[in-house]
Amino acid sequence: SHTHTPAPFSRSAIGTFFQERPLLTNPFTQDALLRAYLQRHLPDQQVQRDLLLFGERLVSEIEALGRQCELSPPVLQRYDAWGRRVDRILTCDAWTRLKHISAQEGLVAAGYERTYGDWSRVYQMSKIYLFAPSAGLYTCPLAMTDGAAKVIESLGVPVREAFERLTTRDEKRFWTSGQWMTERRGGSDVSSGTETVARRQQDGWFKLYGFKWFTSATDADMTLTLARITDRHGRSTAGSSGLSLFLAEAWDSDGLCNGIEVQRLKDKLGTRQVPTAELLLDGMSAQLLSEEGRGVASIANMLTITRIHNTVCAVGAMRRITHLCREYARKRAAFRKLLKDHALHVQTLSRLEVETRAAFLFAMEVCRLLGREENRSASDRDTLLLRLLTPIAKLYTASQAVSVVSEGLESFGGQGYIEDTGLPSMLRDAQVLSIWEGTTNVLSLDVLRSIAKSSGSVLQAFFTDVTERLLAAEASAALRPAVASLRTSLSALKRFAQTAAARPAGTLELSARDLAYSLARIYMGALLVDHATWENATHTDIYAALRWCDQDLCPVVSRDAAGCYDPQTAAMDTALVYDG
Ligand code: UCC
Ligand code: FAD
Repeated sequence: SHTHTPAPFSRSAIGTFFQERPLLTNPFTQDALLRAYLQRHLPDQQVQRDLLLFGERLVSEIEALGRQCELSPPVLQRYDAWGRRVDRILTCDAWTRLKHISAQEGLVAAGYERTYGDWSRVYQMSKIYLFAPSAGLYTCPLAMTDGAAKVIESLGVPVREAFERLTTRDEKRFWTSGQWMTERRGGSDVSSGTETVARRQQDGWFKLYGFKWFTSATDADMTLTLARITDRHGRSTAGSSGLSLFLAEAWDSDGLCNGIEVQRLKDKLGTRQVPTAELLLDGMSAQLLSEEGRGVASIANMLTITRIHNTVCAVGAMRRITHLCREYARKRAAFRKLLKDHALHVQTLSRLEVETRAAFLFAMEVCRLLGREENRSASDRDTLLLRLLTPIAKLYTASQAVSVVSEGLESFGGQGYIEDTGLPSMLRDAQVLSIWEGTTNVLSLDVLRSIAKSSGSVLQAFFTDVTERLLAAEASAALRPAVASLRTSLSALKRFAQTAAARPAGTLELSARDLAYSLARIYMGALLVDHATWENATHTDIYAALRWCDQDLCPVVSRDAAGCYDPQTAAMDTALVYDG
């Protein structure tokens, strides 16, 4: 009889155990913090219903389209069958579908319809946040599209058709925009890096000649870009004051490119779904949008919007991985228990949860401020905070996303490293968040710029805001340790800020990154505390605030005490880096 029983592992029998996969269910209903946040601030039935339906659509339709974009990356068709140069970027059907869905769902439009007044951006960005981890990076063109609409709206220039198309819900009319800033010499240092020139034409339009080194979502219908206007002798002004902002339609109406040659598509670590190209502009027809020489200041409005999108997408990635991690821990057993019953494993996940919550509240606060500014109800303090917090939120959440997604992958064990689970692309795609739209250091310097330009008013707004939030939490005994440590950190930070200006040259620059981190951690702590003081807050909200405030909230002060910004330190850093 023994010989008749099939062996468990022979020929086609590969064993009976198969691990159940983590299942994605409606990410809106799964998200306790998002729902609580909206219940507190935007308790609107219509919003609730829309997000619920959108969550279902994400699971039933959008998730598969995003995956398809990862598996069918764009290709460049340089010649047609008869040898003519065509430079067509071919994207998959799912990419086009995502464009249509983005229009239908109002993923850009909702920001401009302003149906929910001050809270319109929170509503729009809640959708982007849910959409991002399923959307195969379609969030990239949407961010730039939103940024372009913002620039046009704020400059008040008459390019009405473009604005209308960027902000429509009609999928047939919907346009996306690119943002072509980076050239070979520099992506951070745009002012010295931009070699592109603009020659004025008889009809008042311009022809642009130059080379754009990184252009994402190059299949966009139009783009904003920077160039130097030349005079009759072909001369132009160097530096920032020589740069002007242009709008160009990327493709002519007959499908031919508008004086653009696609040099090649980039071969990238992640964001493989998005075409990113190197472009030669050889007489691209363009319209001047800004005042001459005000290009950088004018495109700054776009940077604000795209940096906020970056923040929201970073939080979206963190939220998705934490949801999948907790779902998997209910299904995977090791050492005779489910992972969810191993306290050490759950401790690891709870740390990711604290990071994600802090990041979520930070992102939403920046969206709230933006919504108020656009609805003309921002106070002076709101405006100052929006300027200060935008780069801080972007730089901090981008790094968090890389570390949370990375740790999250480990919680799947070996499966976290396996391509067709869909998990590895999350890590690849997170890594770009700290590079594009301004690297961590460049944004830290932008924080210093905002402080200097406002003669410190942005910092004053920060101190007042945090102090008020902490005052409101005074009555809560449970939150006391968190409030106490935030107060201590805030005072230390104030002292640092008061003395920093009088320190030797270079101190501020060396402290910029740690300063940005300190501002981020303190603000996120204040927001967690604020959320935990809401009358419907739960004990987990309080616990999250306490856990966040366990860490060094003000690294700029501890590093300063360790002498990190002393004049001789920079020389030691150089010696260390170039040792040998
Ligand atoms: O990476 C890119 C697209 C990727 C795809 C998009 C995905 C979106 C997210 C989706 C999520 C999945 S596009 C390339 C992005 N490139 C950057 O971010 C550039 C990084 N470099 C900087 O940020 C630099 O700080 C610069 C280029 C903005 C400025 O450098 P400069 O030349 O030293 O600038 P200045 O001279 O200090 O500033 C010129 C003017 C000043 O105004 P005025 O003249 O009135 O005094 C500044 O105050 O610009 C003003 N300005 C700003 N204003 C500069 N930065 C800002 C700002 N952030 N906000 C307001
Ligand atoms: P660099 O400026 O050379 O920076 C190198 C390093 O030096 C960084 O770590 C930086 O932090 C540091 N550094 C630079 N200056 C300072 C300083 N003053 N102090 C301290 N540290 C400093 N650009 C576009 O315009 N449009 C796009 O659509 C676009 N898409 C992109 C898509 C992808 C996938 C990627 C990866 C990039 C894309 N970019 C795009 C370019 C991106 O914005 C730039 O790469 C980025 O801004 C950095 O510029 P850079 O590559 O020239 O790096």
